[in-house]
Amino acid sequence: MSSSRAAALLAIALCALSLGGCKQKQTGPDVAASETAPVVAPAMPPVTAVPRSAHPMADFAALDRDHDGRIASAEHAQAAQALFEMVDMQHDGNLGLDELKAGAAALADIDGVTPERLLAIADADHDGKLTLSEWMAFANARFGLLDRNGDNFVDRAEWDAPHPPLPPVGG
Ligand SMILES: [Ca+2]
Ligand SMILES: [Ca+2]
Ligand SMILES: [Ca+2]
Repeated sequence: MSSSRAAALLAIALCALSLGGCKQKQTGPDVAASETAPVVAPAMPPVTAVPRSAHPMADFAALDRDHDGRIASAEHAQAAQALFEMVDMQHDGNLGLDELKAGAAALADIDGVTPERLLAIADADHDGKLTLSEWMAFANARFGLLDRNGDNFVDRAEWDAPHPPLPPVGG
């Protein structure tokens, strides 16, 4: 009783603040109260695609962060870690298949790998998701194959040569 009375008073007060046109609303305080309900912030968005601009492993230029014309193993590892953190949208330290699929476009920068193939070759403990250490083992093994002469850099010629098949990890 008192709360609906308060709502009616609130409606009248709001009408007083606005410039007329409130006569109908005075007879319907419940409608007025619902109209003044605060807008509820939307819930956390579901897992969606990685932003199109987020491609830390897109190509030679993206990987050669210091622009010295070669990809150091640390540069490759940093980019791989950045990509992991980007795809780990749930921030739980694991990449599940749903996250891998959401990040598929950015992951495909790694020699066109698909989420399913990535799990098949990098999920060493076969639990259906990639930890950071599983991911980095995969990324480092891939770097090792690209660095054909073993000098710890992938130079332009090594990068431009046909990339070897992605390495199996663990197993
Ligand atoms: Ca470099
Ligand atoms: Ca795993
Ligand atoms: Ca090399």
